[in-house]
Amino acid sequence: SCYSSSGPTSSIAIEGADGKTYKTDEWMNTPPSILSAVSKRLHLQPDHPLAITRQLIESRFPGYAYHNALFPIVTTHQNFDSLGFPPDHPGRSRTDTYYINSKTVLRTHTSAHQADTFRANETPGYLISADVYRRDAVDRSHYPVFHQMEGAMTWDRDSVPAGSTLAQQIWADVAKIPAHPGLAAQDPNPTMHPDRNPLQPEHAADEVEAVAAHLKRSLEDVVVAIFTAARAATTTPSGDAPPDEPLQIRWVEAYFPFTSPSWELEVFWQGEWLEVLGSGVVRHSILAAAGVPTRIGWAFGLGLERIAMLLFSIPDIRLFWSEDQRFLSQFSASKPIARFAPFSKYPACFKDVSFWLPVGAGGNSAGGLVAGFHENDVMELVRDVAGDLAEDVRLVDEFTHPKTGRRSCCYRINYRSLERTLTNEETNELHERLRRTLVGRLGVELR
Ligand code: FA5
Ligand code: MG
Repeated sequence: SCYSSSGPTSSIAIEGADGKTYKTDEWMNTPPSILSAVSKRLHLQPDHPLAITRQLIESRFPGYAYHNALFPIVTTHQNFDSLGFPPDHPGRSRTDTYYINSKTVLRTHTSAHQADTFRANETPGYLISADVYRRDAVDRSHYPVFHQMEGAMTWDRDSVPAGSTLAQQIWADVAKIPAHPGLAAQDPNPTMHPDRNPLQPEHAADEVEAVAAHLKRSLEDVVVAIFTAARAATTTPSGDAPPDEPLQIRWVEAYFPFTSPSWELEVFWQGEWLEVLGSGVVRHSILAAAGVPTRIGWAFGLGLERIAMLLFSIPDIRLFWSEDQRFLSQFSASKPIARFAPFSKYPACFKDVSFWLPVGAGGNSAGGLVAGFHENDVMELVRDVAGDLAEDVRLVDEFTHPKTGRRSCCYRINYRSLERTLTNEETNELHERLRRTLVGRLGVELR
């Protein structure tokens, strides 16, 4: 087994951790189902759609250093402090992040490795692909384990050739990236804005304009490469060809503690704007702390599942974890990209559960499982009980009793297997177990 623990202040061995053990304490909130994902490394499995997507993106960044095997258990210093997260940032809370102990987490993003990777000073830049972990919603585009690719590129002020400026040197590099003038990229905002998206005091505006142009052109090239491959994808007999809509993307102002100015890139897909990545100009303080204070550059972090879903038309994020040959056999790194042909869609089974929250557990506090109540606790409980048989969990009703002040919630769970039809007995049994577990672990009172 991958997990053994005899209590909150014990130690655990995790499969894939090369025999290393970790001390747990009262911060431990990582269930066995999540720990068992540590050894999976889907982005490295030959012919897995995440691996194919990774390789396609890597091919757009030739010469970069590629890091694909960094271990997911990191310190809170790596994941938060080194990146300038303030002590009270909500991302640190146990409702959002999987802790092993008060100083050790499952990384929530690949940015956890920025400081260490910048210190290695690889040129021209680096890419990191890895599994990341977050307590989050249950639906077709969110999963508690997913994969990110981080990229960064920096320039050194001290090695600008005489007679040239740093900005000129960066613009010369911008000219080397394939441009796609036919791409309709919406980018209505100025590169920086004094209040919303400020220039860092250590930087000059002309340098940041050039860095931003290099970042945006690099990522637009990635998105065009993905869409070109998706368009060319052979349509399988059972799949309908996608309507040949023009690719629409837009740059949106964003905020991250470790970049400024910052942007997100969104792609118009299936009638909605889908966020695919966050990015920005790396904070000088991070480069200075990594021993490279004369460098300036950009970083991005993208969701590999989001990109792979676009590339192959994969409709549900749970599919990436499938070991069903009807899924896995459809992907090959040595053949042209083919659209995913869904095997028949099995019936959904909706079931509601209504309960009163424990008295005094009103808010979305950052507290623990029982003291406070956070929706992510319900999400995780459903994952624990139903695993990948839960497709979607939604709050459908909520009210506060006018006299007692107690809060009541009703959640609707959609049980559906991607691989077979569930029997009534099976869903009834799952739902009954969920109801009991809600009472046992969250102290709610069923209605
Ligand atoms: C970050 O994680 C930043 N570290 C990105 C970054 C890196 C910014 C470097 C600046 C510089 P964010 O939380 O938005 O940002 O996640 C980045 C991407 O991961 C999202 O755009 C989305 O594509 C993907 N993502 C986020 N949450 C999930 C999830 N639960 N399931 C699947 N994909 C997700
Ligand atoms: Mg985001």
